[in-house]
Amino acid sequence: MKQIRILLADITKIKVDAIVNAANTSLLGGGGVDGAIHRAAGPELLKECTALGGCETGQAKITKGYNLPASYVIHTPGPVWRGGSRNEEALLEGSYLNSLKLAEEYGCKTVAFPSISTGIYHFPLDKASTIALRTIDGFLQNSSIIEVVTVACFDEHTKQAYEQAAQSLNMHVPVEITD
Ligand code: AR6
Repeated sequence: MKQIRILLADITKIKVDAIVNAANTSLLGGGGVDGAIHRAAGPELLKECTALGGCETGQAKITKGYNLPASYVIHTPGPVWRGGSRNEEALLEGSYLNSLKLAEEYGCKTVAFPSISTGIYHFPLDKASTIALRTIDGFLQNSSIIEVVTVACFDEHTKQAYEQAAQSLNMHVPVEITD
């Protein structure tokens, strides 16, 4: 049974096949969820990332998960919000879509996302949550590999935005909201 889960969680603690990292184009680590993932995975992650040669905004690259409970980390630089006229919405959709494609290629059945671009990159949460859920829902409907996609919200405010977006959208895959 396919499902989308919205929960309040630290993504570094979730045991899924792949977690997604809201990275930057260098793929060499940073603050926010990126910093937390690198700390929890250990130094081997940076070593593998260094060999990847960066990643364009909206694209995605995969590494192993090292000390994380997740087997893989999919790194995607989301767009920096610059007012909305720099293709930010399509680039954010690309981050979700290309991460899901990569997860599928690696046979991942369970994938967890953070709220990409809504922290340091300042993408408006209402728009970002709508793009995230619409893209995940569309992909999951047509996937024969991915079964469960979790959105790990780091704070209550973010979780509420995703709950609201799920209610406003006409979701095809069942959504479970957990505390
Ligand atoms: N688990 C889940 N979500 C988290 C965690 C965590 N452990 N820690 C933070 N968040 P951000 P961005 C949430 O800033 O906006 C880095 O420096 C956070 O509260 O991590 O895409 C990169 O290297 C927010 O809701 O990512 C880039 O330079 C969400 O994750 C830049 O930040 C995203 O916030 C990327 O900025």
